[in-house]
Amino acid sequence: MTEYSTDTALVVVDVQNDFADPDGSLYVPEADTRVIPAVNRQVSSAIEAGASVFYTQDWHPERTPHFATDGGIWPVHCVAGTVGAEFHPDLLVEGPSVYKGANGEDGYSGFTMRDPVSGEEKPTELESMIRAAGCQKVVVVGLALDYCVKDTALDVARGGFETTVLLDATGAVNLEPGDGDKAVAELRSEGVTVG
Ligand code: VGL
Ligand code: ZN
Repeated sequence: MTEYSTDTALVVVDVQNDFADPDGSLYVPEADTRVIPAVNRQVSSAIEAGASVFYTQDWHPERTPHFATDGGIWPVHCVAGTVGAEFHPDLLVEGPSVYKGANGEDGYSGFTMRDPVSGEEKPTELESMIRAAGCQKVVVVGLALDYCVKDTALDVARGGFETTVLLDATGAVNLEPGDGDKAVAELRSEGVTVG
């Protein structure tokens, strides 16, 4: 069990219907049966210990080069304002949420957004929120391990935070078999604790 304290932030990545509901367009296996209950336990422990809890939501326009329909690799998912973009109803929501991709930016991290046309990287407000809360340690959970959880955790670690990803509270899309395992290796090689 992770020990939370007031200098720790829990970041819950993209626990939205399109990823977490079996009928969602990009369902991550076990998201609803295993991942959400584990995430909720982390949220409760964090709140009890006075830690900060933040959420991200993948938040796409109807047309974006992120989607296969416009040259990308993904089925249409998490379109702003749709049910698929809402938090899964079982998720405990106990803090503010940061949207990513709202202007068609590509990239998966909750810390940075990449403009799909110019390739320019811009920060989201998440990093400043975590710093403003006085946190040095960050725990990252949610969906999906091999995309948004991985890229968020890598950016968090590069930002100088002591960074942990909890395997029981995440799951992989595995677009290619083994992507989840590769993500774990990459996280570890960049100094992220994977527990
Ligand atoms: C994600 C694929 C496409 C994620 C977002 O949240 O991990 N994966 N968009
Ligand atoms: Zn997306």
